[in-house]
Amino acid sequence: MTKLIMNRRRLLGLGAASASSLVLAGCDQFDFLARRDDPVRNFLERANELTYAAQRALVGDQALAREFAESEIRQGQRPNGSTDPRRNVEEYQQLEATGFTNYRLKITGLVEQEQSYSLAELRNMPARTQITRHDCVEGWSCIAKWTGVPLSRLLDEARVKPAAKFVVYHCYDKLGGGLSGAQPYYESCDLIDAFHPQTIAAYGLNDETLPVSNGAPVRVRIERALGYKQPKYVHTIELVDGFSQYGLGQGGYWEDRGYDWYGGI
Ligand SMILES: Nc1nc2c(c(=O)[nH]1)N[C@H]1C(S)=C(S)[C@@H](COP(=O)(O)O)O[C@H]1N2
Ligand SMILES: [Mo]
Repeated sequence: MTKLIMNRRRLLGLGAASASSLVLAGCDQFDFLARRDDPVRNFLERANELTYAAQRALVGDQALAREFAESEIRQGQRPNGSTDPRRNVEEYQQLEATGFTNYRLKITGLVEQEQSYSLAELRNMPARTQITRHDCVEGWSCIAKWTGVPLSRLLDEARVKPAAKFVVYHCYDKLGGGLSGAQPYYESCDLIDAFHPQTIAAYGLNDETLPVSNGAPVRVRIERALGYKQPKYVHTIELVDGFSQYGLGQGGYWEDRGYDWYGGI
């Protein structure tokens, strides 16, 4: 309990002061920030007052997504959404044709030191493997084994600036058509999810190299979120203080088309 009170104080001291009465109003269950629909969390985020430091202080209190046993992997990860950017994105087609040797995962934006990692560099970093369930809003689920680098490690190497509040994931693939033409897929999450221990830059799927259909060479897993919040074909991870300037401003390709930004399970 001491730790919980500490964290509550830290949260309050670190920039959410105007939310203090709400936070202290008889909240017995302290995992309230893990519940995406919680009025306190929503208030904090709407108020846009959860600073980098405050979000970091809360990471330790976060619940893990359920992990499964090998025996529960029943089929391959079903490819959905973009499944082959080679068709309409020349840059991606060329990267894939050369085995992604020229691929770089970039960490940019509100960081002290921008970073750029080759696949080999990512594979040489300490890895995390987890077997989790992917839930698509279209009504199907898949249990799969994901391997990758904890995103927290990459963010710590880049040293996130205090002004950062969200992470935007920029992807190679372009989707849709119509008047505006095909648009690049992008996604975003808060820093609580970005630093969550199960959030990884994944390059492996079910003990194999991540295939093109599931987001090669790198896709991010944010395990407490729905399928559309799992960006594939990621080339840049940008730290921002808001996402109004990206896409149509709602924080993601599908959010721009009406999906909920939290996308929590
Ligand atoms: N870059 C990119 N990421 C994406 C998508 C996409 O079309 N492009 N589709 C999303 C949706 S709706 C789902 S359900 C999952 C599908 O991932 P999978 O193909 O590995 O099953 O990826 C998500 N991430
Ligand atoms: Mo989905």
